[in-house]
Amino acid sequence: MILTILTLFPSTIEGYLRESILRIAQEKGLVRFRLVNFRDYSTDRHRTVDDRPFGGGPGMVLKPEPVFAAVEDAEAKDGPYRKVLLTPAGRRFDQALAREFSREERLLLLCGRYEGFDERIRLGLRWDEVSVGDYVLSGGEIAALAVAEATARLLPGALGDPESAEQESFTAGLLDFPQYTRPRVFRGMAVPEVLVSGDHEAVRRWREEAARRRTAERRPDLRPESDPKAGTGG
Ligand code: 9D3
Repeated sequence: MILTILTLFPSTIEGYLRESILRIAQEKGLVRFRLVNFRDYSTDRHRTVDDRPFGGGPGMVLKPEPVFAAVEDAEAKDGPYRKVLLTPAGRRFDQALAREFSREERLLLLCGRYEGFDERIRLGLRWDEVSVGDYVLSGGEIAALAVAEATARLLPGALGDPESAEQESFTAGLLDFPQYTRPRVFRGMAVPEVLVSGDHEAVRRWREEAARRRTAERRPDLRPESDPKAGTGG
């Protein structure tokens, strides 16, 4: 997969891509990240990317020309992209959409800044408009990293153990069961007896039950994929 990120602040993203699962995925050749500063596609003397809104009002709006030029250049070089506009007005990003994105050959993420995008950016290119949740960020960069990481780790081979991807509780539509490591007793809190019993079937049942109880208590909106009455469950 080629994952291109259009941003005015590539350095905010760069460091993170060199760490963790994203670095591993790149080293394995599963994904190539391209960071593009679309200011480089501005043609005026001051390399302008934003301007005042017609009709008045506070703040600045991203101009269409540099964004179109950057997108068109990427597609001329690489071929057509699945294009994602990161915006608080978008569809909520979730595991199901991450899985969908992970099946794309080319994915482009556009990060906004300022008050928003000129509407012709939305209208003139085919976008999936995506938000990462109902809180206000200052731009799309952190959202782009969330989308990039959730997507890249689903590429076949990105996670060392294919079972770990399979068993991930979110994929199953459940929260994690409680985990313990040594010591057996810490500040008076003991590890549940079943986990040290050596009875693997009992451990499996305990974990399943604990995950179900936790999910019902905390996230009743999450439903296992296997439940036909449920949503996608991720
Ligand atoms: C002050 C302007 N806001 C009026 C409600 C709109 C606004 C525009 C741009 C608010 C935030 C932003 C910057 N955020 C993003 O670019 C963004 C975002 C987010 O803020 N929350 C959740 N997901 C996303 S994806 C991109």
